Amino acid sequence: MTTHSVEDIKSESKRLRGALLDSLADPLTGALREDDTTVIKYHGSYQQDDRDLRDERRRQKLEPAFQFMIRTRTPGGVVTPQQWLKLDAIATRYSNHSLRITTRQAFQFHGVIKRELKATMQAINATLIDTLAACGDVNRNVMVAANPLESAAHAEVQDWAAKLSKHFLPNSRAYYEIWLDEELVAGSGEEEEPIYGSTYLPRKFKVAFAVPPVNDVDVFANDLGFIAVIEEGALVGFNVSIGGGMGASHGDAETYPRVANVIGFVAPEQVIAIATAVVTTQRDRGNRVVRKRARFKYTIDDHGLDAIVAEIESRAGFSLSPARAFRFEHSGDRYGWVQGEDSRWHLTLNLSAGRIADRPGAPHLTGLREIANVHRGEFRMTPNQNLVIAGVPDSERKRIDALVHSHALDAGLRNGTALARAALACVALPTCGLAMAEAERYLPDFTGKLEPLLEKHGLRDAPILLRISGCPNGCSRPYLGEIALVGKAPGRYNLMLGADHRGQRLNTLYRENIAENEILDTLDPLFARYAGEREADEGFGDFLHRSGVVALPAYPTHRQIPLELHA
Ligand code: SRM
Ligand code: SF4
Repeated sequence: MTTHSVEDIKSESKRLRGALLDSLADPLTGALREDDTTVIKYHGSYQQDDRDLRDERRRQKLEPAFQFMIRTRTPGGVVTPQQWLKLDAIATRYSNHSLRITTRQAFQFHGVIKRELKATMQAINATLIDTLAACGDVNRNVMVAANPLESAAHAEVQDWAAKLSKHFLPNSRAYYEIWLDEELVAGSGEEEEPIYGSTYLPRKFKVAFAVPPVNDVDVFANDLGFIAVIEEGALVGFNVSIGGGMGASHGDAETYPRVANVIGFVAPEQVIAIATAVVTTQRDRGNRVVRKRARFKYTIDDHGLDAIVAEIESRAGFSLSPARAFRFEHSGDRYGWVQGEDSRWHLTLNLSAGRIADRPGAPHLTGLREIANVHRGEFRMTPNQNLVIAGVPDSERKRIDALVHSHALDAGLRNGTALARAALACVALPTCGLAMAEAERYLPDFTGKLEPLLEKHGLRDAPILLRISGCPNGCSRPYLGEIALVGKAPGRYNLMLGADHRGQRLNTLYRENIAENEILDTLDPLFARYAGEREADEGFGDFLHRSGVVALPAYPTHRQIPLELHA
């Protein structure tokens, strides 16, 4: 059988239809035809198999335990309580009894089998949420700061993100035909794709909207970023950043993480035009031959930042204004209740690695279902895999608090270290086909082992940013962690140190391919030094740099945001 390149599969897919209908109808296997495993990504789903069962199934001469991950498109991670209840029912009926909040403010369902895929997609669609373009070489879920405070300006930023998300949707009816039984009409399979064309983008593309002083979206890890400039409560525009990205491959210097460049300022009404100019520049200039060099960050490095900015301005038909000063204070979430300017209350809950399930002593899925039953505001997923119960009137706080407490949804806040609360971990095993080591499942073990060390050095409340990824693709944005573990092999990780806590400086490889005991032995003396020598309010990563423990990484291009941009 010939293996087609992703570029061929896209152009021959009949605008994202491929042979999906045939693949889904084939009763002899739980898998799709090979090319359709690419096509289905554009519908927000990945074919996976349960890696815990691989060896046993092989021994039994069975095909792998094929199953599907489904990812929602939820710009800014906002869902209503009604939608929550339906998504919860889908998780319980079709997937593995869990909802997973991703690092881009979406939900993922895991473990859906092929013969229930269509029913699951239909059920998701019935919540008025879709999964279109949640994966694939297109614009992905647009992130928005989960800022609960400045209600009016935040709503405006959220509005621009939703508009942009819609603007960049593929124009194909394939999703509606395949999953929702929409009738084929003349021109099906040949729709105009004014932005993407027939081969879509060379690679995935990511956009985030940040609202300083919080950089929870890690705006500089995105291909395109908008940093809101708010004056006296009103949104006046956005600083624009381009060329961020995390993904890399072990031992391949051609690939590297990169923080974005801030290239100028636009007014709100210029957002769509500038974003279209950026996306079409990447569409036409991006590398379509070497896929691992196809992200926009490499397009910028290969063509030069100045040339790319000039092309973007020429496509947009206007020049960017000079960037305005901005200041980020941190990239984490702040937990507990805060009151917004509209006097409503917002409660940020800490959820380990974003996984919402019922576990012994921690019935989080049930608890959030009960909260959704009484809550009249909205839920906001944060880019740190946490959840905000947003828009609660004063009179309802007590009731929400009681439900939070009785379902141990406050366990993360009551116990554990600040490091554990701020930590991110990607999904990794058993579902991710690319995982080299554990991440989500390892997070509680690892933070539990760090706890006595932090305790010993009086660092229990130090908000050190830990991020674990099961491989170098960097789904937990590990290269922006003050401490990061990047999976190399089962039980072995690269230890990266020294990013800042504002999402503005990449970390550096400190020890390669080490196991847990070596990681703990390495961190212990560094914690001791940090505890004894840090300056007031100095972050762990900043301390490691000041004290010369780490230097900036040797990547060929952009590794930190220049300080002069700080307000
Ligand atoms: Fe990711 C691939 C999970 C955010 C960089 N990512 C994958 C896949 C689909 C594995 C695959 O290709 O077979 C993972 C599915 C695992 C599973 O079982 O669910 C996966 N990525 C995730 C999520 C669920 C991690 C999480 O724990 O929350 C995040 C879903 C986000 C969403 O809702 O859209 C997720 N992935 C990210 C991020 C963070 C971000 O976007 O802010 C990154 C780094 C930023 C970036 O894109 O540069 C990221 N994922 C990657 C890459 C490397 C891309 C690259 O440029 O090299 C891959 C591999 C690939 O694309 O070939 C990947
Ligand atoms: Fe999978 Fe690697 Fe992403 Fe983790 S970082 S979810 S292991 S692709």
